[in-house]
Amino acid sequence: MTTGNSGCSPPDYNFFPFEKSKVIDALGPEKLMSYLEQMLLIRNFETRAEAAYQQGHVGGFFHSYIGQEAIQVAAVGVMGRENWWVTTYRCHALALLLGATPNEIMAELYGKKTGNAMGRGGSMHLYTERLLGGFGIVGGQIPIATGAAFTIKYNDNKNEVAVCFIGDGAVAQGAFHESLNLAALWNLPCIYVIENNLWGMGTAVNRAISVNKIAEAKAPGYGMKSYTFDGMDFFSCYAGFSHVFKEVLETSRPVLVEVIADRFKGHSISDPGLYRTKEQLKQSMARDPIHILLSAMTERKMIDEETYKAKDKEYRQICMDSLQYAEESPWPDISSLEEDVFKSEKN
Ligand SMILES: Cc1ncc(C[n+]2csc(CCOP(=O)(O)OP(=O)(O)O)c2C)c(N)n1
Repeated sequence: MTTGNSGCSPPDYNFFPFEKSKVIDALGPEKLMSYLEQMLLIRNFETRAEAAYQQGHVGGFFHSYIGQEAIQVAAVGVMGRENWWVTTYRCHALALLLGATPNEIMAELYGKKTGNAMGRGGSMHLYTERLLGGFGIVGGQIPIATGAAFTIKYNDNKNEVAVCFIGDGAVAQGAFHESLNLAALWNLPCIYVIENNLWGMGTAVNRAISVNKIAEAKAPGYGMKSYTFDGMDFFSCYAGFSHVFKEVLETSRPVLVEVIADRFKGHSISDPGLYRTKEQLKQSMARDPIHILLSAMTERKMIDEETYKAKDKEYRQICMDSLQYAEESPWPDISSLEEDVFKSEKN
């Protein structure tokens, strides 16, 4: 099965098999509606935040998750917040899903005192109780996830896993291979998820990584199992993560997952994406993850157009309100700049 992915000629992926109607029946209308709402929250947040960046309110880097929403919505939907999570700099969505509010994230993007990291981290460094960070260093989060999985194992906690999202560009990093080796050697309950959007900045994945079907090719080298999901299709991700989560809890063995996706925006806000044609992008956007979930729900009469528009408007308003919150929030006091660099007695 191929996807509409625009990065390069994708191979025929061996997607994890699942029956869509069974997933729909098992989840039911209420849960599906809540997943649709989560995707709408992420989409609206990214859209408003990007506009704020273009108006000069946000500094530093900014990487949009638009186009990839189904992946992390499904992952958190399946596993719940009570695990340990790390991701890349493309971290707004995961922070929202793990409980950070639109207000605190927007304020962080604005560099304000009320921000998620008190205005010191910006777009790439968001945290929640269970999100150990978005990371600006490509691959920097992989050993952190491995360490979290080690802690889970060390404490003999059989109900939790560590989940590590990485980009395809991180697969060539040493940290990836060292982590997978140790996780496999020590039987650590870690789910490594490569979000393969077929581009590392402007470099097509087949010009950077020596193999196609990355997870299938790399996992056997570490005695690990691998799975591949269609990242544009919420149901593929949900079915796949459900299987993988159960397996890792049962076996305490690490797993390598590859999710084939596409980002609808440039690598970061300053990337006009000239390396792909408008036609390629249009082809990818025809498989918008929100529309795929919405049309499944519409077919089953779980939602009508009016309700969808009302939901979209509701989340747009929440994100508009977060802009105002960020705008009106105070700047951090310059005297606090060096606080929390090192652990102190009081924290
Ligand atoms: C160690 C390191 N090298 C290079 C960079 C510069 N850089 C930032 S993002 C990026 C591309 C990463 O692409 P990928 O892992 O596929 O993730 P995506 O942005 O597609 O989600 C690079 C090379 C970096 N941040 N860290």
